[in-house]
Amino acid sequence: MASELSFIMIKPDGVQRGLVGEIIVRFEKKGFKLKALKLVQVERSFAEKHYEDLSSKPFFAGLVEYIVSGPVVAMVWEGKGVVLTGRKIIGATKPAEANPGTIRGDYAIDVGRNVIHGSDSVESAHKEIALWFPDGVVEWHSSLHPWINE
Ligand code: DAT
Ligand code: MG
Repeated sequence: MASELSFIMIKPDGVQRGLVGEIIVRFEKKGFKLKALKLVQVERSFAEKHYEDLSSKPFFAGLVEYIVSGPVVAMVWEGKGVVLTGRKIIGATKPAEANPGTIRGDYAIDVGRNVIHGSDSVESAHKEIALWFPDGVVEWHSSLHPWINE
């Protein structure tokens, strides 16, 4: 069975605040499988493309400014239900509404500094992965697979 993929990005505040390890460990220990990872400073036009669905929102310019303000960590994670479960690990968009124990609930205060992005559907994950990793992801065998998956 082809497993589900999600695009996860640690935003510039997460990188600057030294949260990269804390964030990766949550996905890794859950049992999801890392399929791609890079540290990258993106251009404005690229950030605009990533958030194109939000281009009419009043916060769009500020959002793009934030994403280009420093390097981000772009990742692809694989596993059963990783899109929805990834969103649960991340927590609500507005950190004030994010439960403690989630990444935004534990590490963020403002919606415009909410540390991390995660795909909101399988379809947007495909689009985002194609944008961020046009050469594809890394196919590798994890010996942990049968210890995590039935
Ligand atoms: P999410 O990142 O939880 O998928 P989204 O896709 O609706 O949320 O919005 C993308 C980002 O835009 C979000 O992480 C932070 C910013 N944003 C969303 N709503 C906002 C608002 N009301 N004011 C300011 N920034 C906002
Ligand atoms: Mg979103």
